[in-house]
Amino acid sequence: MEEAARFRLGDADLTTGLKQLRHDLSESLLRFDNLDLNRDTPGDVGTQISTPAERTRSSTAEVVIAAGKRLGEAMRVLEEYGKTIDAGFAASIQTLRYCGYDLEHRLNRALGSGRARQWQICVIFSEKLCGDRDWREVAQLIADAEPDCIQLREKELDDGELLRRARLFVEMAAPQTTVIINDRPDIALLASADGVHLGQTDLPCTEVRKIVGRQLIVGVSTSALSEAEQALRDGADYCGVGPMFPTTTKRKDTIVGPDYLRRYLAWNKLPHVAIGGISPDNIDRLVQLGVKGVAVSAAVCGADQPDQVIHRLREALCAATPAEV
Ligand code: TZP
Ligand code: MG
Repeated sequence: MEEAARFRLGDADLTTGLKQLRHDLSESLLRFDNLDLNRDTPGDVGTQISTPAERTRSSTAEVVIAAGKRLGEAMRVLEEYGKTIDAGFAASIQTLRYCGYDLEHRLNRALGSGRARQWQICVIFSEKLCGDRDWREVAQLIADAEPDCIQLREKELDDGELLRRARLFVEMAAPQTTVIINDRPDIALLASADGVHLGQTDLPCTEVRKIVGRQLIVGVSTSALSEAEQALRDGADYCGVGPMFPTTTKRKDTIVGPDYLRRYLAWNKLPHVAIGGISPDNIDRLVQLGVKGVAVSAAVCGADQPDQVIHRLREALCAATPAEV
């Protein structure tokens, strides 16, 4: 757990807490300073007993989750057997056990879904940006161009229609295209989409995780490093980073611009998509800063040839960065 907090999340608070717990536990056990001398491995009937589940771990997140559970079990054992020796010792272990639960909770939450991936292109689709064209036609052209991600962002549809549309996008999207639903974890789950995207005033990421667990990718829009730090602690899998440029798609008072992208890239603890007024005509400014992924809405949905715009954006990104897996 300490390794994950320190090297995977780079979280100083969590690392300090876990290290402190490790030291407090060692200190509590000092009274049993002859434990190792009483170990009898050859005579231990438990060394040959194992269950299939403990032989493999599918991800580092699973290692961390299993470690947290073992920590709780171990401390419960110390506490219960400790009661036969000294009630004060048992009580001190109980205090550490609750502290461990809290650290486990914060660490597991910050690990997110474990499905984070650095996309190159995310197309944010809204019917109202398609102009006079039939939105279905535009959506199909976008899906066929196979962006890494399509985010469905419809603010004015009835819930029933939104769910139907979400299901249609999941069906239309190529298998390797991730489908994200803006704002709505319930719709994302019902439509079997891959994830949900949250703004700063939407449902908080920590609350959404209570509903969707690790099943969904969760993205959070950020306009400052403090918001990105919070998103990481809250279990976000990626950050929207922007707005980069003035945009008519969303009312935004402050354009944080490429300057925030520069700071985000120096921090870079979560995958990103730069967002806000991005088009093939200005993407090079971001590429020069090292952007790896962009989210684009009006420039794609409102284009005569949305697929061509996606190709141009992809070319600009590929010229600078090899595609990441
Ligand atoms: N969040 C910040 S800017 C923005 C959102 C959803 C809109 C991006 O749309 P466009 O049309 O690519 O500027
Ligand atoms: Mg929102």
